[in-house]
Formats: sequence, C-alpha cells, structure tokens
Amino acid sequence: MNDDFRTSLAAFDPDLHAALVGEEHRQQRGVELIPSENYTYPEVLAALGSVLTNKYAEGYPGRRYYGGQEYTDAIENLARDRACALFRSEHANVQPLSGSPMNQAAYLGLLEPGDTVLAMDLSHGGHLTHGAPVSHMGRIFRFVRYKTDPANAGAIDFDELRRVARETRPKLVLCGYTSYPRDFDYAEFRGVADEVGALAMADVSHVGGLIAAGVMNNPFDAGFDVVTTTTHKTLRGPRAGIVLCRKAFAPTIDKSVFPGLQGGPHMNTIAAAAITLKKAAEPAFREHARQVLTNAKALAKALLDEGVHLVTGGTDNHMIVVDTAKSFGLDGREAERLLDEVAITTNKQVIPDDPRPPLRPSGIRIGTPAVTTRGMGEEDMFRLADWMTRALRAASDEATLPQVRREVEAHCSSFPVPGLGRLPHATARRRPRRSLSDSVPSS
Ligand code: DSN
Repeated sequence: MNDDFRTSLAAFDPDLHAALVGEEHRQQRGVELIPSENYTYPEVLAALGSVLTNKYAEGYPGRRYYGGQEYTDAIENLARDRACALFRSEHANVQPLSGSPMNQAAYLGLLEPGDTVLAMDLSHGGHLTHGAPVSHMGRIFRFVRYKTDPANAGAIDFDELRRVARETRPKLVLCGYTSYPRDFDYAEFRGVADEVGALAMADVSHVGGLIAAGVMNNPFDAGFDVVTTTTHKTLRGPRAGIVLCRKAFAPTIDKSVFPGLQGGPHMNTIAAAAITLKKAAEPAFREHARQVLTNAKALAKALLDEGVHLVTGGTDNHMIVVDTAKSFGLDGREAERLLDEVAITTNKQVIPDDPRPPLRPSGIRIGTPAVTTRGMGEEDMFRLADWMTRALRAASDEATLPQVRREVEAHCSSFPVPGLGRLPHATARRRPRRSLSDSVPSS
C-alpha cells in the first residue's frame, strides 16, 4: 500500500484501514508456516492493483466478446506462453479464478456426470475438489479412492490402487494432494491409467513452483494428459489457477473454463500470473526452490530430533504433517491455537485414517515456502522447531507462551516481508479474537 493510498483510505474507511494494517503487522510480526501460503512479489501486488481490473475480456486472445483488447490479448498470450515453456506443456489456460474452479473446469470438460474418477483418499492427503462428499464435484462424479501405505513410509500403495482401478474402470486417474509430504512416481500412475484406458490428470497446486523450478518430478515427463496448478502457493504468485494440457485437449479445456464455468477473466490477476511465471524461469527461483526443500528437510529433522511424530516420517517436498495427538497429546485445533499464541501460523489437518473429525483432527500441516521467501535458512528451521515444541509442550503454562512469542517476534523483525514497506501503527483494538477457519475444513 503506498502512503497516499493509506492516508486517503484511513480517512474514508477507518475500520477497513485498521483491519488491513492489522493484517500487514500480523504478516510481518510472526512466522507463516501454512504450506499453501507465501509472500508474493511487489510487482505482482502492483499488477493486481492495476487498471486491468477495469477490463472485461470474455473469450480468448483474438476471439473476445468485447472490444478494446489489444493489451489484454498481449498479456494473456504472455501468460500462456510462459506457462507452457515452464511446465513443458502443449497448451495452457490461465483464466481459472482459483484452484477449485480450475479443477472443476478440468473435470467438467473431460468427463460426463456419473463418470468414475480414481483419486487420493482425503485423509491421506487428497483435496476437497478431489471428490469430498461435501463438494459439488463429489455429487456430480463417482470418486473411488487410493491410499498411502503407512507401513511403507507413506508411499502410495500401488498394488491396491491397481486393484481398485481394475475393479472400477475409472475414466480419469487423478493424482495430487493438499497434505502429503512426498513426491510421486507419475509413471506408475500413467501405467495404471493406460491399463484401464483412463486419462491421467495431476493437480500439482502445492508443488507447482517446485516443478517449475525443476526440483520435483513433472507429470508431463510421464505423459500426463492434464496438469492443474494454482499460482499462489510455491509459485509465489496471485491467487489463481492454470490448466495445462496436451494439444488434443485444448479446445475441450478452453470451452470448459469459458463459457462452461466462468465469465470474464480477471485480467489483473492474469497479468500478475504472467509476471510470476517470468520470475519462476529465472535461476534465482531455482535456488529459492532448492532452499524451500532444504529448509523443509532441516525443519523435519529438527522436529524428529525432538521426538515429534511426522506422517511418513519426514518430507521430500515443502511440507511436513505433524501428528500432534501422538507427539503432544493435543488435537490439531488445540495445537494450531497454541502456535497462534506464539505468532506461528499453521493449520489443523487430518492424518491418514484419522479417528478424529476434521475440525478436531489429529495433526497440523506446516511448510517452508513463506519462511524461505522471507530469507530464512536452515539455522532458522532449528529455532522454529524449538519454539514449536516449547509452545506445544507448554500447553497451559502461563510464562512460556509469552516468552516464546517475544523470541519469535524479535527474530521476525530481521526478515522483512516482501511488498511491505514502512508500516504505520496497527490499531490493536481491531484485532479479531478467532479466525473464521474454525468452521471450515482445512483443505
Ligand atoms: N486450501 C489449500 C491448501 O491449503 O492446501 C488447497 O486448496
């Protein structure tokens, strides 16, 4: 926010201004460990706040339903070309407004209502849009499940997956996750899809940035048909989605996104995504992605050294799933709350075959993209593990939590948040007591 805008907003809408400044302070003051969050680039913030938000651009470059598209066409083409180059894809649709519509557009384009989809079990890491019964997709399509194998360090149980595929003959084999700390062998999935005549689709939203940087496996290298990714997680961009696909599926996917599911694309967001994709092609981004993985391994090791139980016993990506029930005798909601008290933001998370309900699950999910973006390294991960374990062991200990919070906030003051300049004083009275996420499942 520039200073002129701050002054005029503060005068016009002091309540909104106070909340916005409060959020800026919250982001600066504490540690962000939610694995799907990140700090975007100042250039992205500028594009999101640009005049592109004024423009309607239904359709696609060269065939729009409104005039005045000479610049929007150029912007969307840049985003599409950069996405294709980065992910080695033959086609990209950059219009999905976020992750859920992105996956919905892919399913609705590729499938008929009632078709069977083989996807990851939700408690083993699958996403709501991968067919949770509470999602509309779960009502439209028939989702059948594969799981991970705890006895084999959380690897996908391909014997079981193949058996379910042979029995149910899915039209689509979907891989991807929102809470799984390992990489995938995409060729194994492709092999199963081929055997039963199914399409192969991957939702790589969590690891899109790591794949773009070449530090994790790319499903297109295994011949996948469709790959979806959000742009705001490891990619560090605006909140949006991209559907990537082989050329043969391009007309189907494009028709499904627009006019099938959405209206006017958000051209300010597409411009921000184009900037993000250019950044992701730079050598510095590859270094950043490597550090995200190094930090995740360091944090996992430090927690393991403290005797903490991690789902799958570690991590190969940016994410760690902590079994807080087994480690600290705390459900995920209580663990999330205690960590909030010390300015470390995490989210409660179900673990494989969790006996507890989603609002009081057995674990939390943490990840290293945001802290790495902020410049933290392995040494800082050891500090983080120490603060987390002290807070989670302190429970109702009055003295420990404020002490840990002071240490966290003092440390964070040396790591500026990208895009935040000099901050005005926050208005403490405006701080809400609890987050709305209490009433919504965490994926
Ligand atoms: N809500 C996202 C996440 O946190 O992983 C996925 O949609």
